[in-house]
Order: sequence, then structure tokens, then C-alpha cells
Amino acid sequence: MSTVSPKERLLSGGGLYLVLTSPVIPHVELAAGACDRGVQVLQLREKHLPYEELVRLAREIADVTGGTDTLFIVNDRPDVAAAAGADGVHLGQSDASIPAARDLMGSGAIVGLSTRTPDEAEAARIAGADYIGVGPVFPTDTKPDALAPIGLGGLRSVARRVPELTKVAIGGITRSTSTDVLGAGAHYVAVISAVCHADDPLTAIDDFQTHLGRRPR
Ligand code: TZP
Ligand code: MG
Repeated sequence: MSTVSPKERLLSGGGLYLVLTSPVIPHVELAAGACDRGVQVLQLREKHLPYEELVRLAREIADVTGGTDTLFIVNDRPDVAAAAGADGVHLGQSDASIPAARDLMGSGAIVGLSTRTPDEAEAARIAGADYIGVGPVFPTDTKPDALAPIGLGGLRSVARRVPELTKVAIGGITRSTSTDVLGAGAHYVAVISAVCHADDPLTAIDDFQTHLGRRPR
């Protein structure tokens, strides 16, 4: 078990940030495989599950990540994240506010915020986000309501505006584009389909980890 706080671990690391959405193998099996493979951050993102089921699943994942080097973040729902004892929550622009999330989860919790533009990124920094999601970088089929992709140029513009803030790029990222994304200023690459919807998700993680390695800052 790490003695370093979750925030410090997030802020000192980099590499793969795996978002669990409708994986082709059970969530808990994928979470365990991700921990074994040294994935630094796991996020549970299942927008259609009712509260009770989401809490049950989040608790199972928290049991798997607890005592490992893998951080566990819940998407959208600070109430679920708090009930499961997750390390943090990821908020969209229209989810709960950062102070409301911290009230529910405590000041040690990691709070991330989705952004797309340099102005949103700066606003997230001022509001006290621990990290920002940035994207979609590339076109994606996974989020039907996603806005137009910002490309590597858009990511670079965000990175220039908030150089000190931890940036998690998302949207259509594959293993082969991941190094360009990190080169454009992201610390982490967040992926859904490239792992969760791969023929063999655990091998897909292995491929990412071989390609990216751990990226201490
Ligand atoms: N937010 C912006 S794009 C996206 C989210 C949740 C979907 C990312 O999924 P994929 O399959 O990695 O493109
Ligand atoms: Mg959201």
C-alpha cells in the first residue's frame, strides 16, 4: 500500500487512464487486470446504471484497487464515489460543482473536470480542479453527444494556457496515437474503446503499457 496520498500519486504520474464503460469482460475482472498491469488510474463510467447498482459495482472495484498503486475515480457522481470510498470523482461541465464534490468526499479526494477549450481549462484551474480532462481530441463513437474534436492543436493550446495543471486527454485515442497525444502536452491518455471494446482488453492494456510505460514527472 502506498503511503503517498492519492492526489500526490496522480500529480506525480502519467500514462494510461482507463475508463470502464461497457467492457467486453466483467468490470471487476478488467479492473483487477488493470491493477496487475500497473495502470495508474481507473475510472468507472456507466451512465445508465441505477444508483444502487452503481454503488455496488463501484465498491467492488474499490475493493480491487485498494492497496494497489491504481487510483479509482467515479464519473459524474460524487455521492457514489463517496459511498464506495473511491479516490476521486470526474465531473462534467454540467455535473455537481467542485466544492459540492469536496463536501461529499472530503478535501483529500481527487476532483477532475472535463474541458475542451483553453478558457474552460483556465476556469477549471481557478475553480480548484486537481486535473482536467481535455477533449475529444479525435473523433469518437463512444460518446454520441461529444462536441467537435479539438485535435492535437487544440490540446496544445490548452496545455499552453494551463501548463502546471495535470491534463488527461480523451477521445478516439489509440495506442498508435497515444505518444503524439502525450507529446502535445497531456500527462495521461484516457481510453474507452481501445481497451474496453478490444477483442482482448487485457492484451490491449499490455500493449499500451509496453508502448507508454510509466511516465513519472
Ligand atoms: N469524453 C470525451 S470523448 C469521450 C468521453 C467520455 C469518449 C472516449 O471514448 P473512446 O472510445 O476512447 O473514444
Ligand atoms: Mg459527466
